[in-house]
Amino acid sequence: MRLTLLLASLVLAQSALAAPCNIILMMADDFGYECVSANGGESYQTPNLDRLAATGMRFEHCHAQPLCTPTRVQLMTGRYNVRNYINFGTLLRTETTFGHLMKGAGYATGICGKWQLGGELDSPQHFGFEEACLWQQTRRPPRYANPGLEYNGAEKDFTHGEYGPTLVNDFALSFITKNKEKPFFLYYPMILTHNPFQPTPDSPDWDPTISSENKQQSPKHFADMTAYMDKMVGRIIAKLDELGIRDNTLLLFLGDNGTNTGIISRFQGTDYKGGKGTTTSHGTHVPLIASWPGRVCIYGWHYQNGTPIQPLSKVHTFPHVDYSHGIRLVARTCEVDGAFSTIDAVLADPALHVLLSDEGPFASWHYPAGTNEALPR
Ligand SMILES: [Ca+2]
Repeated sequence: MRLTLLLASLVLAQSALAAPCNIILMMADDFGYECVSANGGESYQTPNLDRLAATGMRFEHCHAQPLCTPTRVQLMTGRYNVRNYINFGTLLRTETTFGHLMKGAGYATGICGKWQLGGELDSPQHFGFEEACLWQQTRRPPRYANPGLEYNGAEKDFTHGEYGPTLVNDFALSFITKNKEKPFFLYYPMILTHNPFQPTPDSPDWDPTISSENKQQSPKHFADMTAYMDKMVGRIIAKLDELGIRDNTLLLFLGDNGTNTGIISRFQGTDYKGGKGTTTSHGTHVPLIASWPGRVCIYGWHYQNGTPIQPLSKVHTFPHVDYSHGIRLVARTCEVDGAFSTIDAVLADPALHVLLSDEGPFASWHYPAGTNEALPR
């Protein structure tokens, strides 16, 4: 394991901004680096992600925690897991999240997708998100065919062949449309592509009558699930284009951890086995793509064909998202974890340059599998 979650290389052309931009942070579930065609993946169709990469920035050295909750807690709070990771499925209610920061900065805030961070009815609002459409907030119904979701804490069960990822995407499109006239922050931790590996509505064997996660499971469906996830990304892009706000919206896409161990993909000419839950590159190496037409650039670093020459790492989306708005974040959490108050401080940080060198041990990991701990040191 080389690094913790990162985004520090992405610096935005602040001076060109006439108004704060919108931010949409999309994160696929159990989706490793090898799954994206633009990264060298050969097993799946990801045309929308590839297009984002071709027109934005594709990162080659993004590493997350090897499991859902550790990554999500770290991403949302900007703090290393040693500070605030208690156990799987828990986000301490005493934590400050990027939802709080963005709401405090005057942004409309929304969250949609998978929660799995505590069962309180008011969780999204408590953590700074004004509107929410979530799976596994108060309960754990099916997530794919005929799912159960919570809309702002209110349970809703679907029984007419609906597909969970489509419903969540519908919410995202509605949120974007509703808030098109003001800056918004949408955190979109996608339900796909986590198991159970079941058919999507685009699969030949899609059965709209099933209402169980125990049916029709097969790794063969992972390809269709990946394609559908990519399709949902495409719907987001199309909506932004339709509303005329694409040029003022930063799109970020990443995976929360490596692919399921039951999935073997072709990657750059070889077989690549998913490594979720392990502190190997197959467990932590995830895709990261940033797209903001005409705005995304690398501050002080060179890149070719949309790909940074210098690998970057370590720093969190938490302070990064803040930078994109010119907010000088000097939060308690960042002081503790050595995050930064200005971009100059980011670039001056000796630890960052160690990471940039791509040499030597960047971090050691304490990850006692099976004991609900995953602590980066
Ligand atoms: Ca995951």
